[in-house]
Amino acid sequence: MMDKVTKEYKIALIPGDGVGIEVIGAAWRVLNAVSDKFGFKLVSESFDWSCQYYERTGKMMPDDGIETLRKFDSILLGAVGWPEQVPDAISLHGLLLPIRKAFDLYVNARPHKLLPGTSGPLKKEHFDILCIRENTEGEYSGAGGRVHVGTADEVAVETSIFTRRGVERILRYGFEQAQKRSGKLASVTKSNAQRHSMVFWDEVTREVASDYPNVEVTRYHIDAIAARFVMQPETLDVVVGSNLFGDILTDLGAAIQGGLGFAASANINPAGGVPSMFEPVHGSAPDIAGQGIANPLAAIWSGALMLEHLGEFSAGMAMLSAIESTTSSGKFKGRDQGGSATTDEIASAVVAAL
Ligand code: GGG
Repeated sequence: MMDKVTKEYKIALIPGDGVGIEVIGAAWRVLNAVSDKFGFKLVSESFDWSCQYYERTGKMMPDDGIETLRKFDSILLGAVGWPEQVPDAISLHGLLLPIRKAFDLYVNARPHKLLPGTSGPLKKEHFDILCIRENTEGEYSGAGGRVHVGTADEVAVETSIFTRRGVERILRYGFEQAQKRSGKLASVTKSNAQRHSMVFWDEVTREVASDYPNVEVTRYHIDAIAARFVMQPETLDVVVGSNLFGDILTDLGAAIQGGLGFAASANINPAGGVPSMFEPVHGSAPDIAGQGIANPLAAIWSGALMLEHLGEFSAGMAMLSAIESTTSSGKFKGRDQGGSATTDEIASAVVAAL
């Protein structure tokens, strides 16, 4: 009789800094339970690339870090940044952003959903928005410089880069997601004030829209849509925007979900052939790091997105259902929801709910 071949996925774990270490430990525990249940194998290798690593080596990751990661099926990342040790601009541009750029992970998909049994600051029961953030260019391209440093004539220039290829492909991804959901897409710019890049974004939106006649597209300015997130979130479904606008809007989305501890994200190259990367939206949270009280649900949910991306849809969906059972029971609320459940207790509850 032939032995059954168990599918195996190689996962690079980069816990990073602060609570990243705690929530990735919790997410990995849940992922292992799910893989056992669904009959596939997750093999991990952990990398200590972080601000501590920087203190030791002067780098956030080794020179061959990208080539090392290339051999994996996916990357699961915790949090990057420990400002007391390393300036944020160095840690972010030394680890997270280079990974996104090197593997052309141009989609940053961030689902915002008020989970059952949780509450956010709005008096609304329905909050379900998928934000699609452009992830490799725009305001975070890193182009710019400073001259006359430290003098009264100092000049700092930070250039946003918007390419037709970059804008078109993220919009297409947004339209495709809208087709799969409610058929509604919100495209975010500030084209009244930013008359080159954002007018260009609007033009490309109109062009791309003609290929998706069944999607109703509405253009919003970033300030107006921020207000709409709060006042009329039910009128929004899929929202697509630039790197900076997406970054800001998704912290707002996370807050409305009840806190950053609930917001998951997927950095994806839809063409495949490289590892995509999954991470909770939150950062390293130095104020609560090391206490075992961080909410691991954003990291666990990111793990579910990873499984779906790997093609393990049922396992990913089971993981999200287990998260929802845990929150709806009301018994395992973390500090962010006014409870006292620890990181480990919440993770154990999700495992039990599986
Ligand atoms: N979860 C990853 C992390 O540490 N995020 C903090 C952060 O500021 N990220 C910026 C970004 O997503 O571009």
